Amino acid sequence: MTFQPLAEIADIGRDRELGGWSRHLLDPADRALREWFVGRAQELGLQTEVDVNANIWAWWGEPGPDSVVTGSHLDSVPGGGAFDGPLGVVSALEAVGRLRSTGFVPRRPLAVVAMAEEEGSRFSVACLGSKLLSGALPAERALGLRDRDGFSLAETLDRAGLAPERAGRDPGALSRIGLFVELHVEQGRGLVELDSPVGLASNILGHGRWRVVFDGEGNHAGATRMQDRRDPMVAAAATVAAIPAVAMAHPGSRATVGRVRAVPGGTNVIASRVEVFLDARAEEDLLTRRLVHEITELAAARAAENGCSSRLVEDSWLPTVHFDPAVREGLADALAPGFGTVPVLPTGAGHDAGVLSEYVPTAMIFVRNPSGVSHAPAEWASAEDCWAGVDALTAVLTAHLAA
Ligand code: HGY
Ligand code: MN
Ligand code: MN
Ligand code: MN
Repeated sequence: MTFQPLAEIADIGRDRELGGWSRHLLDPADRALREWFVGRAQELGLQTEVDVNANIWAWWGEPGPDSVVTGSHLDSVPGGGAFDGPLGVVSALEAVGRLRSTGFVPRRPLAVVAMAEEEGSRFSVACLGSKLLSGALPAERALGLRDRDGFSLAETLDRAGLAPERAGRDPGALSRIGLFVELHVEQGRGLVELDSPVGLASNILGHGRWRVVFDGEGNHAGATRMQDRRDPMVAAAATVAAIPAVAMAHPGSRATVGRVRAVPGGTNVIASRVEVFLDARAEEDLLTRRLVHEITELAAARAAENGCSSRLVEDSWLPTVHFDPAVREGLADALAPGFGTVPVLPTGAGHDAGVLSEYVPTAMIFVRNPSGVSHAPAEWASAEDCWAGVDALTAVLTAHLAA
């Protein structure tokens, strides 16, 4: 059985080439999904607004201090799953729909939020909307970020009718948040092993994104003898092949290369430059730093062997997040009547809640993912567990909005 609220948007952003869904900040799919969100929220009687950082807020009651905010993101990784992000947004709308249909009157303002560019699939920085909102990422650095077609974030915001010069830290928006709760499909099998449909987050692994840039000598694929080459692709490939062993030497670490960019990228052209996009994470931030350092040294050695140079560029970094146990306890108390003791577990995936937890009281609810697979078309959660997530979120909102 399919979780109907997600089925409603399943045709938006379906990627026929990659499979799964591709929805990236303000591209046609993202715009269609944002339009759907605004329409659905307005049907529920919520007041919608797009903030200066392209995050969308749907308010029940006047925006004000001590609001309860819930939601997630609508964008995806390339060829991603249907649940990562949208499950949190549609579940929030379902919970609000339930509360409104029972005549519930909240004692605090409530907002459902769809954060912009959480996956960083277009501008390469994860949690862009929440990092701009909180000031974790300075606007002047973000506005110059360019997508694969060379468009800057500033141009993209401008073309969407937003004022890029106003993007950045939004103290007003931050000060209104009394509690942020993000519901998210689990990206892993923790809840399967714990045999529970829902769970609460304890912490998020620190993680970052780097580019290892190899520079060599661009040349003709046919006219250049093998011994005369300074081919950065060879250095890059040898480095990528050696990364798993480096990560495995640090138990609990994860290092991934999901994207490589050859410049200029012609089949009959020896590349002049190759960029290796690295995602590294570990249970201790120092360990992540050490892992990246070892990979950088490995790259320098492979580059030297091939007459090339290498350098490291840091694109983004989010330290390990420990969610506030007192905030989590508040959710656990609200869930106890309906769910008993809800398990608490860590996540290796980043979230807007991780960014915002530095600034406002924040918690996360996870929904069981039977295979644990995420960032792939096979990502899935049962309708039963998704409705359990809506039940859980409704209980949490009821308890915190009545307070
Ligand atoms: O990359 C992450 O961990 C998140 O899904 N953006
Ligand atoms: Mn994700
Ligand atoms: Mn996500
Ligand atoms: Mn030619």
